[in-house]
Amino acid sequence: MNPLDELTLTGLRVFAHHGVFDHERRDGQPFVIDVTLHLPLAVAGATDELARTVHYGVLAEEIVAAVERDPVDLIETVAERVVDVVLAHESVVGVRVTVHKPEAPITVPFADVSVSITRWLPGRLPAAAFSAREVATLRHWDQSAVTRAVVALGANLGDREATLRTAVAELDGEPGVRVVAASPIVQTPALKLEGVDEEAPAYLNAVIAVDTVLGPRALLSVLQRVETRHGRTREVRWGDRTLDLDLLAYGSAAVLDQDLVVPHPRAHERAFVLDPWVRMDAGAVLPGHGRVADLLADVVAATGERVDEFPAAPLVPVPEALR
Ligand code: A4P
Ligand code: MG
Repeated sequence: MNPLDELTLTGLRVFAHHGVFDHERRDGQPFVIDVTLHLPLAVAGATDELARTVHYGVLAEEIVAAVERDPVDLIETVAERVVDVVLAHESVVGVRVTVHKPEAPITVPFADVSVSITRWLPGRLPAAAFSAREVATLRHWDQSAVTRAVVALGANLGDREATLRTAVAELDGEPGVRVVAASPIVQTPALKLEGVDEEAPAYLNAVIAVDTVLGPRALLSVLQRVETRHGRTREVRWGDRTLDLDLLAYGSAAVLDQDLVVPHPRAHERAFVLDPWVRMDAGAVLPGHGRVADLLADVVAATGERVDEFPAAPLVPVPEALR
């Protein structure tokens, strides 16, 4: 999602001395800069106040001053310098910068050479939800752009514990996703459409909390990619599986889509989800349903669903202070 407006300045010409060759440092040459700012402009348009946007005349002078400054070897470095100038304007959420060097020392005839870079500061967007492609360009995570989501893991085929461990590590390694807490692993009898099946291989279940700058759909795609990597196939609904990853909650958001429903529509009635969730976070709340501990007590009273401890090392390293 990129709901922002754009302000573009193209063809800014600057004479400067960047380059790796002595003659470039000595004689200088023209550089041409294009910038596109991503920022909200509706207020400026509605009020007609210059202070509500970025003054392009001032910005152009700032960019020229930054590019003219002390010489560097690479146009990549020049581009990062321009990014810094643009992002110093606080209303700017993202920027694309292109630096052209049309007279670069290239021994064959050529028209132009340039680099283009895109950088975002998502914290400047209220509740930003970025696509995986945009996340790849994030400079750093700003807490205000991060949503805490809760994911349930389940496996009843193969080396169940190894699968859960690898899946957690893989999720933590995904751009835009950070695993911040995990429940202990528990063991639960398989729940099938026709009820509890004591004959089927038992499940290992766990719950993790992740901080993410991905939107809920992008996060679901990540979960499905990790499931597929672990040989997940989908023949039978609620059938045996190597790995199931369900998005239980995404902040306090409600999503009602054909292929994504959040909070997870069955989470509140499943001890294999609620029990590890309470073990991870005793005060947890399932948006729209209430305290997870209360929901668990109701489910256990109604169904007698069994959840057993499973002796295993923690899924994420326990911080030193808590040992
Ligand atoms: N989908 C919609 N909302 C979500 C969400 N919040 N998180 C869609 C994840 N997926 C969501 O899921 C079917 C479709 O649901 C997906 O394509 C996605 O777009 P699936 O994982 O392909 O199929 P499934 O898991 O067989 O179906 P379902 O109904 O989601 O099953 P559940 O609810 O995940 O239950 N018994 C024990 N003891 N432990 C278990 O972990 N798990 C299940 C599966 C059954 N019995 C179990 C356990
Ligand atoms: Mg599922």
